[in-house]
Amino acid sequence: MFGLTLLALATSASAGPSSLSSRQTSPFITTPITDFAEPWSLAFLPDNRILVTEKNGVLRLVDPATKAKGTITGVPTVSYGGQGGLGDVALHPNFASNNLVYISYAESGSGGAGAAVARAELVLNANGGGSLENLEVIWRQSQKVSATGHYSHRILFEGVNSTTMWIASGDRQVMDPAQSMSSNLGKILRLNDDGSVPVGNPFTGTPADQVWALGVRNPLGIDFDEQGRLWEIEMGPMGGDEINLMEKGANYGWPLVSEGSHYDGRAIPNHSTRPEFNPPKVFWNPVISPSSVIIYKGDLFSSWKGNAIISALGAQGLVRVEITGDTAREAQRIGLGRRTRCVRQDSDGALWVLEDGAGGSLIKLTPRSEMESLANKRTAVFLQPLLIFFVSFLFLM
Ligand SMILES: [Ca+2]
Repeated sequence: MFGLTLLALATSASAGPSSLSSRQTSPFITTPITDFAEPWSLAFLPDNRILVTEKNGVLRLVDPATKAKGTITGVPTVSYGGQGGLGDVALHPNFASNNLVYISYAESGSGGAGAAVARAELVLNANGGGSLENLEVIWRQSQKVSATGHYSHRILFEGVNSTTMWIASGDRQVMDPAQSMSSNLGKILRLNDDGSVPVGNPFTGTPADQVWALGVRNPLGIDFDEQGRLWEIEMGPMGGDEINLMEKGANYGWPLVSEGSHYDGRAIPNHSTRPEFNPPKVFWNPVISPSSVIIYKGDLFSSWKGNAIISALGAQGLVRVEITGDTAREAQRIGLGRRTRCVRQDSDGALWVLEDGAGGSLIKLTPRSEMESLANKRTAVFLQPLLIFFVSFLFLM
C-alpha cells in the first residue's frame, strides 16, 4: 500500500513537466503586494518603496518587502467622480537631492473641473508614511468644464540628464479644443520642472507655447524610447484606440479624423482622408482601452527591450507592441484577468501592475520561464531517482 502510494507519487512527479506546460501560457510569476481603493498610478522611491495614488485623493506609500501600507498627507482636495480624482505621481529626476514629487489631479472651479499638476517636497516619517510639504500648483488645464472624463494628466520626466517635464492633457470630452491653439486641452505639453515654458517648443503665444503636439483625445500614457522618441497611447472613440509617435509640432487629427466612430454612431473620417494629420502607428478596433504605457528598457524580459507595454482596461491585461524603426505592430496580449490601470518597470526590469477599481491590487510580474523551469528541472532531477529508489527498496523488502 505504502509502496503503491510512493509509486503514484513518482508517477505524478514525472508527469510534472507536461502539466507545467499548460500553466506556461502566462510568461509571469505573479506576486500580489497589497490592494487599494481605485489605484491610478505609482512611482518608485530610491529605497524601493512605492508611492501609489488612489483616485479618491489618497496618496499611499507601500513597502513591497513587508507589504505595509502607509499614507502621505497633504494632497489637495480633488474633484472625485467619473474619470476624475487623484491621478499621476512622478519623482523629480533629482529627487535624491530635492525630494520633489509631482502629482496630477482633477480640481473643481468656475465652470466645472480641470486637471492640475502640483509639486511638493516629500517628507517621510518613521511610521511608514509622510507628508507633502510646500505644495505649489505649477500647471492647470486652461478651461474647466462640466464633463468628468478625459483629464488624462500623465506626467513624465525625460530622465536623469534632463528636468524637462511632459504632460499629457486630454480633450475633457469637449473635442474641439484639441485643434485650438488658445487651449491646452487635447495636447501633449513640454514644460520646465517649475511649469514654465522651455526654449525649443514649436508654437508661440499663451498657452500655445506649452504645446509639443496637438489633436489628441484621451492620452493616458506617454514614454520615451531609448532613442529619445516620445510614444503616446490614446483612448479613442468607438473602435479608435491609438499608439502614436509624437513629433514636434505635429497634429494627430482628433476630433477631425479617427479610425473609429463616435459612441452615438456618427462616422468620423479616417486619418487617410487628411494627410496633414499624423496617423497612428497601430489602432485597435475592437478597442483595448489603453490606460498607460511604458517602453520597456530592462533586462529581465530581455526579448521585450524597446517594445511598448500597454496596460489595458477592456483587454484586461497587458498588450505588447513591437516597434521597428518608425513602424509598430501588436505582438502579444497577456491576460491578467482584470482591468489593468497602470504598468511600470522598476530598476531591475520587473513589471509592476495596478489593477483597476475598488480593491485593485499592486502586482509584481517577473519572468516565469527560466526560474520556474529551472526549479522544476531541479525537483525532477533530485526527486525522481530518490522516489524510484524508495519504491524499489520497499518492493525488495
Ligand atoms: Ca489620431
